Amino acid sequence: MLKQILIPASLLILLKTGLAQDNSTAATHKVPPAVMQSFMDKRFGMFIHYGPVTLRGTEIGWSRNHEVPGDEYDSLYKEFNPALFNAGEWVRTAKEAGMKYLCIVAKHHDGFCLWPTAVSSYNIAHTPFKRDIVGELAAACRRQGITFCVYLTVLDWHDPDYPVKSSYDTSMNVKGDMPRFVSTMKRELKEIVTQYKPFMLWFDGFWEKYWTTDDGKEIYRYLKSLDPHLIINNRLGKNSSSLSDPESIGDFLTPEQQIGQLNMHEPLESCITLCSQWAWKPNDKMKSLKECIRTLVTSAGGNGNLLLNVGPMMDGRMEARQVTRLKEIGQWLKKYGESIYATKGGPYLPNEIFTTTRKGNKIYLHILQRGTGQLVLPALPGATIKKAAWMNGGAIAFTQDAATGYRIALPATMPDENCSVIVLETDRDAEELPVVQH
Ligand code: FHN
Repeated sequence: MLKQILIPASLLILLKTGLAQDNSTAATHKVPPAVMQSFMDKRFGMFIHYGPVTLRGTEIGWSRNHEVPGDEYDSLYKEFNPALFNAGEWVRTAKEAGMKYLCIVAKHHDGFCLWPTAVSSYNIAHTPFKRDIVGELAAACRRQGITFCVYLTVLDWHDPDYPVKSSYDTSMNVKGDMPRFVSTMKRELKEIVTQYKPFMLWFDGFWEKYWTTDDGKEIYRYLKSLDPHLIINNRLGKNSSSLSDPESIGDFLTPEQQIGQLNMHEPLESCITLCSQWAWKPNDKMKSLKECIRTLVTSAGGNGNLLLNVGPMMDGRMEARQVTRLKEIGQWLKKYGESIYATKGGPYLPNEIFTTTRKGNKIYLHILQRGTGQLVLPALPGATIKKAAWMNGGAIAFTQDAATGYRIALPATMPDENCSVIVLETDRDAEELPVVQH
């Protein structure tokens, strides 16, 4: 487990920085800006890590040959029978949470395929359950108007063609056959893209030396030949700190288990767990409603999407307490969704006290802490705040002086215990304003 934490952390630092000239693969296969914007306008999605590993409640992939002996792990699928799985219910839970898209982990580093692929027998069709979880989710998403996306690993410890010298692997087949591994992946991707028509593909596992930038470019070009509008994350390449680096491949940045820094130049999506583990774990620590909302508004305040992860249980249901938490987030979004969906981050940099989003001449101020009750906002270069009001509420008095900017006195009891929202009206398009340090 430790090794896992180390790898992502160092990568995440890479993921956070980077603005440069654009000569990456993405440049040559640009997703039409309107398609990319429609993705970023969604702002909130559900990530689902799921597989036979839930029978043990250990982490998907990383517990292979660790907490769970390799051969036992690889045989779990023979018992895997999530009889209570109901794709419509998973999608309804996402919808009631206010999520606009859903990304299912179809194949993780353990190599198990959640769809009845013709490419390898290590898949759902060879379990007692047999039903196509990816296919049923794709159909349920279409029925309920939720955008369907798929996660696929480029690191597969189960596939003998993937050369590995790692404790998570059991084959110790150091030589492997990467060209054959990449062509196998193409066949799997063709099934996924043509059968389930995902809007976005979320790749992962690029950090091992066996996976090269050329492999990534080859897969990226192949996918764009299947669907030029397909949006692909930045984990096919070896450098994921910026999208314009030659080694970078992909259409958006993916900070993990932390909220990405405000970035007005490159699309980003933070992926974060609702609990602590990606796959289901009994009695796993779950984030409070306040922390969930705080994470969502700070992601949007950083001009990024939030992909919040849920790990369903072995019987196919999502834990009731997690469903309740998601519904509660949805209740908040029912009131304040206008301040999240289809907004831009800024103009103020997110901070401990507040974070902001903007749309037209409106700035949405998400108050994370009441603090002293005196909210101070630096002046906005070239713009004036004309009006301030609680979202869905009354007007708020504020003072303004050139030196310190704006002052708003906050009431002892805030309108929303988790995150109250003030709407500021400016005398010009707030989306054009430069980012202001707090
Ligand atoms: O190893 C995976 C991990 O299991 C999980 O899938 C996350 C999700 O983004 N990504 C990798 C760690 O960086």
